[in-house]
Amino acid sequence: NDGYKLWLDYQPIQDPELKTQVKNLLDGVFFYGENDTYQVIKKELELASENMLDQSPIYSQERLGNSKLWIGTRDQLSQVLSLTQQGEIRELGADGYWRGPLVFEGKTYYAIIGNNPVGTLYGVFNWLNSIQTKTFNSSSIISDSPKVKVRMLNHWDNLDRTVERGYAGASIWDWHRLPGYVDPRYIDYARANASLGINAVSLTNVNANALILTTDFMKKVKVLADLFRPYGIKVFLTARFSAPIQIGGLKTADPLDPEVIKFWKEKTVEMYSFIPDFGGFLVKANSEGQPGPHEYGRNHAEGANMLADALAPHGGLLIWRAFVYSHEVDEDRHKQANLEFEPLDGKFRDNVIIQVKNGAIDFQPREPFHPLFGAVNHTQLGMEFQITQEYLGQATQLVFLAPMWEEVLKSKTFQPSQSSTVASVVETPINENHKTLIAGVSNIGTDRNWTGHLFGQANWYAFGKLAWDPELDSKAITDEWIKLTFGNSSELASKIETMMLESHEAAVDYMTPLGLHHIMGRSHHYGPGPWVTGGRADWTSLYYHRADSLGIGFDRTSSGSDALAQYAPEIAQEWSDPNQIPEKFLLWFHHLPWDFKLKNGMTLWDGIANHYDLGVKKAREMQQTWASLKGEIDPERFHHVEQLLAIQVEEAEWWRNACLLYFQSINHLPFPDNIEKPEGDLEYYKSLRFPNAPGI
Ligand code: BDP
Repeated sequence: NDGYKLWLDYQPIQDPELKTQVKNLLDGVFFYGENDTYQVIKKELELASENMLDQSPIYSQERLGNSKLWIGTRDQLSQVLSLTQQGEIRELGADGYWRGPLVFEGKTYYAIIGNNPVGTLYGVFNWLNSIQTKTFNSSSIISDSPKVKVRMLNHWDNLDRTVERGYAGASIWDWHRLPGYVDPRYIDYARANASLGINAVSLTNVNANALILTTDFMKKVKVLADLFRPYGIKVFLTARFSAPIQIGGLKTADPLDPEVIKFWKEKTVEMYSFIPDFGGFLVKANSEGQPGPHEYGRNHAEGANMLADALAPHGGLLIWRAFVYSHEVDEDRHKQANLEFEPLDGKFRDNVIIQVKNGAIDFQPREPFHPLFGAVNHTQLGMEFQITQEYLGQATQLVFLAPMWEEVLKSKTFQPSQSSTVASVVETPINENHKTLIAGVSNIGTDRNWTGHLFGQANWYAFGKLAWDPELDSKAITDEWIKLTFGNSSELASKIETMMLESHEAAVDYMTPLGLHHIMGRSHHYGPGPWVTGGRADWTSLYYHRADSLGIGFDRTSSGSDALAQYAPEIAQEWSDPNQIPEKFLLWFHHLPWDFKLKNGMTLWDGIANHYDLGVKKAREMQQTWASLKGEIDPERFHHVEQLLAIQVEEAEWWRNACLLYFQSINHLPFPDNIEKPEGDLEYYKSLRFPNAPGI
């Protein structure tokens, strides 16, 4: 087992009762109609049935007669549904599904019904999932619907097949051989995403290449869009703001210039001629050197609206990123997105979504939620998570991200209402014309197991589940993924679950405890680099930790940058007091003396040292837990994870030793007695060079 099949590895059903139930249904499958999505369902049922029962499904030609399992949409089944049932299913909305027993003319059938064919597909995947996790019960009714409209993967894939911050091989998009050659992997990719309810994908890097918008590339993209359509997945592309210059022969990309407006209108028309349901554009502008409207004295709304207007007649969306900051502005990077976007609140077209990273800096191991959530109320905000583990161990570490995402989504914003959370802000459309969005930066590549680290699959899985329902509990997601991936043994599940659920806190402890952030190696972001200084200040570590002989931390209270004032007063007030702020964010907002007293009575310095040490111990515990599973997991996957956990332990020690020795070189304080003393000396850690670290 090399992990290729992901969570769709339909194992033979062992339980005789379950097997009889499932076989009974698959012996009489009736489809209420025909469409491409039902072809996809058929293929999935065939694959599942072959694996689970060692037989093909038997299709029934008649609705009544021998049929047992009914599959279709609410409309298609309207004659067999009561008005109340129809109403209940309709209420679930687009992409929602219902499955359960249906009595018609005295006979009970089992039905899987969507409001649209893709909803039906989601219902089928959910049914298959319940069989794999042994939770299927043919007499109970299950219904569900997504809380977020656009559930999207963002690939940071370049046209030469390198992947920015990708740690799982090359890009799966084989542009060179498209459109002629269609890699079968595209289908497995679509199946995996559809099984999670992911319904959109942006194929290309946000640091965009205008070539993707040329006719030749559109032909390639069309092949993917056609393949993904039956799976309910829409294709988006990143648009380089300066494309009118690069591929349009214009001298300007000024969003108010009539020629530029014409260029984008025509490009968009052409795009829709190839892909009638094209999703839209995703744009990174005026950020980290990317071109944008500022070059022409225009603001983000003027830039975004011009593109949105080109897309609007076709129903397309314009997703504009809020990840903007400049080192030329003398302002805490934490504050810059709010400073740019708050004054523009309400100035964006209805088909614009502002995509905001979960935190204000940059996908750090832990960040407080981005203050834009809650601060703007007339602009649709979408969430951007990073599934690829740029700052969280890349491809060598097991760090399960669901608890971190859950922490962000459940954070109270206190705006627009007292009960608002980040999740409620993201789930709520400004009005009926707006679409809601959760995006995740993909961790997928050409590695056989798709994600480099086997446990990276859990992050893809958890992302999909949370995009569907941001209120979900990460523990429930974990349990499900473990069962789908390793089977139903409860002892094994509880051990793996502990590893997964503790892994994020462990990584925060050995990388950036107590609110420290952005202290990783320069540029490749691999490993520790608390000493990184020189060059652009907001890309250095010293800018963020501000350690000196007296103390450490970034003062973002009113005596410092006052970024705290960008949050609701309830938060700003509580967090501005170092004794009240949750300690996990302490040094994010406060610069404190080394002998500041923590809640457990330790000094800040001893607390920092203890967190680093605890992180290492946790990493070792994960390694031991995994070792105890030897023989219970197939040797291939066991050995894969075993090797990576050994690297993770070394990397955890490296982080702890490097950071503690560095901070000690500044404060000259002794290490607390109870921790394991760092080996080596600071010069050794500083001298390490990583020419082959995963690139940017
Ligand atoms: C940073 C990455 C950089 C991305 C940027 C972004 O280091 O490679 O281009 O985010 O989100 O975290 O645009």
